[in-house]
Amino acid sequence: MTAFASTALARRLDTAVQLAEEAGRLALRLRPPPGAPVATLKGAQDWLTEADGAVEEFLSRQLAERFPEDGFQGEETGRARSGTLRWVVDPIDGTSNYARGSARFCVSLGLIEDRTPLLGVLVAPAMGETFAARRGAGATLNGAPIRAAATTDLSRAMVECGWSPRRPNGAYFRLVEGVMGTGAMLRAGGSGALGLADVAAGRIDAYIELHINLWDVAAALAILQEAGATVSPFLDGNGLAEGNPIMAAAPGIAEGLVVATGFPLA
Ligand code: LIP
Repeated sequence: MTAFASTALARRLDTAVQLAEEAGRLALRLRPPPGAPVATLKGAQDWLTEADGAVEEFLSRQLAERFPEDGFQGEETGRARSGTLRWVVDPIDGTSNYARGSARFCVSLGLIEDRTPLLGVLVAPAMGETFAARRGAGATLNGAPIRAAATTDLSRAMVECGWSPRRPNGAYFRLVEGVMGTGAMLRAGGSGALGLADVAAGRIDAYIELHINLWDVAAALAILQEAGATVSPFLDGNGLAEGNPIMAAAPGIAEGLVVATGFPLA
């Protein structure tokens, strides 16, 4: 259990929502028009836009002013400060969507203490959506409480399988085959953070990815936990530094998905 008083965390959540929404407006102003990607490649299918740097810089500066004692870690600029609490930022999650003018992207701002997610805020400005959660205080979408779905039958489920070039395509095909073998409907939306948030909101029944980084999930972990989803132990092992596989699911189908995919849930 965290040593931080709930009032200190509630104050941080209010600030995080306000800053992430402002960061979202900045990202919207910089969003490229629809068409071929306006971005540079960091690696195969790994995009970097002007907004990634600008949003991360904005959040780093604002958080340092308001909470100078807190640590910071950002995906893009390598900015890092240490502290008992650590803000973890993905300035634009779903960059491949964003770079071509799509609406499916978000600003992700999480707060962790060691291996415990304390707060999460995801702002999808082009969709007008703000997900937020504080440990022990529930999860919300635009202020209304959210819960993971009550689905128990995989043949009626919808499952997102996130893809990245960090794992071999063959492993992804096997994952997809396992999921589709259950009769579940498949989708892939290009933003791991928003896929996970959709599980928390009951819009889909599970999100699975063979490798994902801390900044992609730091906010979503708090949101999923508060929404009652079943989540694999992402922060175990080297998850903090090197990322891990992730599965987040409606509790009623989690075990069936583990059996069908061989995914390590615990
Ligand atoms: C990416 C995602 C994508 C996921 C990748 C990656 P980025 O983050 O959200 O959906 O599959 O693992 O991390 O590059 O958009 O911040």
